[in-house]
Amino acid sequence: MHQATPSILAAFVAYATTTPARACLIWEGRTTSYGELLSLAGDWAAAFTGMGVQRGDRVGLFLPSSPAFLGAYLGAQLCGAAVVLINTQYRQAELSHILADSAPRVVVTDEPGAALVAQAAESSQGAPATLRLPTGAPLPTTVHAGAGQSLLARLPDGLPQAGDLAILAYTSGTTGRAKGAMLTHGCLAANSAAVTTAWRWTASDRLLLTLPLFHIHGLGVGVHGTLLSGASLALWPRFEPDEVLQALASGASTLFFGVPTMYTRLIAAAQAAPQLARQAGQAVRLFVSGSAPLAPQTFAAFEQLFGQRILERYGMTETGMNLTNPYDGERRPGTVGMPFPGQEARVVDLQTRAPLPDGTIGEIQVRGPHVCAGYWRNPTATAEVFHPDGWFSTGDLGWRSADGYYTITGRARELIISGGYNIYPREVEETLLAHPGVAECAVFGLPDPEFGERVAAAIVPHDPATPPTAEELEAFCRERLAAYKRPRVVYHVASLPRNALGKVQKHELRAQLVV
Ligand code: MLC
Ligand code: AMP
Repeated sequence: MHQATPSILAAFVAYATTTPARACLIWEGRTTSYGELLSLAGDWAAAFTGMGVQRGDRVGLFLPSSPAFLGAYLGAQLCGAAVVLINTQYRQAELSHILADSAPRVVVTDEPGAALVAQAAESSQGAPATLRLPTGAPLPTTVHAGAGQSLLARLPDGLPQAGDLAILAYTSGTTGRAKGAMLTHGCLAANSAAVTTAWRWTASDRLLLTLPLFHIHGLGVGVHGTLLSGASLALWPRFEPDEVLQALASGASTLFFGVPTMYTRLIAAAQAAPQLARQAGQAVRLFVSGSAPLAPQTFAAFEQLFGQRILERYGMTETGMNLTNPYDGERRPGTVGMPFPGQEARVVDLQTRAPLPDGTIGEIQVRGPHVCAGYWRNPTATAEVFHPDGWFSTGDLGWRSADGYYTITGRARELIISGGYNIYPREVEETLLAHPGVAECAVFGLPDPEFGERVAAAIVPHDPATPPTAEELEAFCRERLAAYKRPRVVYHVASLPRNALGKVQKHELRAQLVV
């Protein structure tokens, strides 16, 4: 059934109506069935409809992981609206841009989020209505359980079509301004069908999901794969390595997905409890890593402790999952495997975009039904990377081996990946430049044993006698940007090395500053 579904929503509704008692979500020890989650989604849909949300509108979610997140997510889609995903760490700079660009009719948030949304909306035109969710509640106090019953009685009539917009997922760009990747119901369903096929995901699987739901790894891979397979999901509000190890060893889950930082922390926990690691390795049938490169040392240490090999895959917000190591064949460390079923990939020359032979490094391009429809209201950015022949330029550099395994070697665009979160230097530079003590600055990544990379900034102060301190700059960034984007290291320099065109030579700067 699921291969042909026009949407994850349609697959979910089908399970919820034909097998309503089937377990769907486990949260804080309580199981919610497919039928119950559909009722919750219906109540959210009624709330949105009551606020004037219509087909084609946007609904922003600025919420941490919880059953309410999923209820609101599915409820917005039941109304035919697209969901705008907003990282809960975002602050004024990111929030005001996303709200202005996506123009949601309603933003759902919790108590701490409401103040931030109000503040950000001040600087953007047309503040969205806000639906406040009390901490721990499944619904806002203004909505009563059962409100969505009449709406649900009309299902599956009027469910969104494959070409309709399901999600606007903001991903940063080299300009420093995030762009909304337009993920349609069809591309999300195609992606999930490819993932569930490749990883043999079935209704009897249970995923332990500690990734946040506001990015494509947690939502598009974890939640969608579960709903498409009719499987179940143990959702946690955050990743705690010791507790995750205990839970995995208990045998309650068959799948675990994480970013490399989660695996390095899990390995540290396992070193103190090797017996639990063995049990977890026997109980869980598949561990997947993605969103950032998995170091071969982490791969080896994990195999030694857990007795199984992590499956590394490669994806992007704009495309969902692109490349995967094989489920049955060799999971090769340092590589991201091959295209998922029904998808294509190739390596091309950066300038000419001509395909390159195996073994040669170039830019990775991908093509298939999983690629999104372009960037929201941004035809220029869309034309740069979405080509008329269907190929999408990922901006990642890599090569393909003669037997078909892809290896990522770097990035064509400037990007720092810290703990699986993307940070565009330009955005941090723009923020630092707004500080009165900063005349010039350059932001770049440094290797970090825990997060993969960490943010460093070189600052040319306005007044060398009283340069802004690292603490001052950190606090300044923290107020305006997500905390993980702030510089962890600040260097004071007299000038920045530039080439003849005036472009800052970051490799030179890094070599000068880091010994
Ligand atoms: C948190 N902090 C980070 C950070 N995460 N700093 C740098 N990089 C990170 N990734 C900082 C916080 O700002 C805070 O600082 C302090 O660490 C503690 O915060 P926390 O919330 O307690 O952090 P923790 O729970 O330890 O988070 C670490 C983590 C998290 C690895 C669990 O970063 C995480 O969930 N990462 C996953 C991101 C993800 O889902 N990426 C997928 C994108 S989609 P302070 O100073 O304020 O205390 C994608 C496509 C694909 O990439 O292929 O999947
Ligand atoms: P995002 O824009 O947040 O979706 O992040 C996508 C980026 O994460 C990709 O363009 C890659 O640079 C990176 N990425 C994802 N998975 C991997 C991986 N397995 N190895 C290396 N980089 C990865």
